[in-house]
Amino acid sequence: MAKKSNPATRRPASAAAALLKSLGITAVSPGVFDGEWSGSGPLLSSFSPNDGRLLAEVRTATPAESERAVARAHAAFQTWRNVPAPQRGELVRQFGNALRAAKRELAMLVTLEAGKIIAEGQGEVQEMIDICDFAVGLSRQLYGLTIASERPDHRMMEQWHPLGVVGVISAFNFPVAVWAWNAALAAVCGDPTVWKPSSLTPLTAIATTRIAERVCRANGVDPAIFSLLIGAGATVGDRLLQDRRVPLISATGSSQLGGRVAETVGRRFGRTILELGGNNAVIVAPSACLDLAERAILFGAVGTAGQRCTTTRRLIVHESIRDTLVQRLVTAYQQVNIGDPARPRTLMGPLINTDAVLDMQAALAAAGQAGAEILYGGEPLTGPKYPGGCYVRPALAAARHDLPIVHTETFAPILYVMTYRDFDEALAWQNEVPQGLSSALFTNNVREAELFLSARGSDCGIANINLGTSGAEIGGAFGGEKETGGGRESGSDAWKAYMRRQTATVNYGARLPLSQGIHFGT
Ligand code: UN1
Repeated sequence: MAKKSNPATRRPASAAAALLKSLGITAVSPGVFDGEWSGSGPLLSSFSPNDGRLLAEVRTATPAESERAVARAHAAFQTWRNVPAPQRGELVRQFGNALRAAKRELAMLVTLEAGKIIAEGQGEVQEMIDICDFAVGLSRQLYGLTIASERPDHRMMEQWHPLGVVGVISAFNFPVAVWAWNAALAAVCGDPTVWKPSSLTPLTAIATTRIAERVCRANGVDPAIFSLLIGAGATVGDRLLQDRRVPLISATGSSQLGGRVAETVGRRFGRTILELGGNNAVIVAPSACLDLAERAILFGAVGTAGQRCTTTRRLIVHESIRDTLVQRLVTAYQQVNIGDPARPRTLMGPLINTDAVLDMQAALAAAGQAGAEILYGGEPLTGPKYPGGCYVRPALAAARHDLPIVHTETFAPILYVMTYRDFDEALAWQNEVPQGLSSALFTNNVREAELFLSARGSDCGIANINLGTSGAEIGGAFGGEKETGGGRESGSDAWKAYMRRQTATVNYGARLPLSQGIHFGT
């Protein structure tokens, strides 16, 4: 399993000990929850990317424990599906309130374990609270249609039933929010979740599951509806993908991971929700308000140290304003306070591990070899302010739109800048990459704005005018096209993926008219 740090820095993080304890995490914590806590597989160490120190260790799942967890979640489904949806919503309401009460501590754990700055750690927990609120309302709105029947004395309707156990595979960069998008919706839809979090962020998953467990126990609900399986992909992830008792797998990660998930789950006719790579562009047109564009690009490209799937990775700027905007961005980048994300004034924390630093260096080297020019930053940061080896300066690089590396998602703060002449060209460049998650256009020209949102405009799942590519609200459906995987999570009608649709017809007459006017028999 990937480690975040050199084992030489393996010392208990004493400042963090009280926080961990308040969240129910011990020096060696069980990493399996299926109604009870267990874990007898290999130990997994969680290091903070902020300083390379050990936070705690986790006992991972064995194959037998993985199997038992799915069996227990499946058993919990037999009961949970019969609970009226508004009552399921009441449990989620209480879970949201428990998250409100624990927001500060849980957010700080996100900061310690995932390296997000405090404001973003809190934003992440807020995103969980928001989806809980959304799911509570939804629990009274799992509407089906009534449909006009062509046959006399017939009533036709569409019903939505609970689907079954949902496997949730989440990534390190949103270590709890993306699980909550799935788990809160699944819970009101009548489905238990079995969660396989990233091996880089096991502690936030344990802390969150402990909160969910408490709420379930207080309500006499089988807590196996929020099961947790921490462990290696081969032990936990692959089993979930192959298990027919898990009709839906919701996976967040790279497009490479998603391809494997789609293939394995598809082979057994399971469903998937895939939320994979992004390579999101901001187009800045001549009429744009540069103040807005500059701030949105800074947040989009540097926020979360460039480790969101919605991170702004490409800037497509009109030649008439290119130099002005680049100059503004260089000045803004120079002012970004990089360092310990637990300090309130820090704007950018570390990358998740030293491998991510190497990936960033490799991408910049590839860009340089292909003729890109580094306009700013890109170097790893060392020295006492930057312990642990994961800090970097965010990079701006002038690059051709069609370089292979520009078409690749590197999970790091690299913004490739390209200059366009006419809007159609900008739009073509925006759409030419394999990924299709998020996109943004800054313009005050109504024709450009409407074209961008039209059928021949942005091909992404998210398209914004005069706001950036990242930081979507939970109310909309979240996800994207092409190699982003096509899944939708969170708001709008994303809940439908967690239920099975049934078209039901009732004949309340005394005859048996056939559809399509068919007469059969005498
Ligand atoms: C992700 O990076 O996997 O829109 C999710 C955003 C966040 C979610 C990102 N609300 O940036």
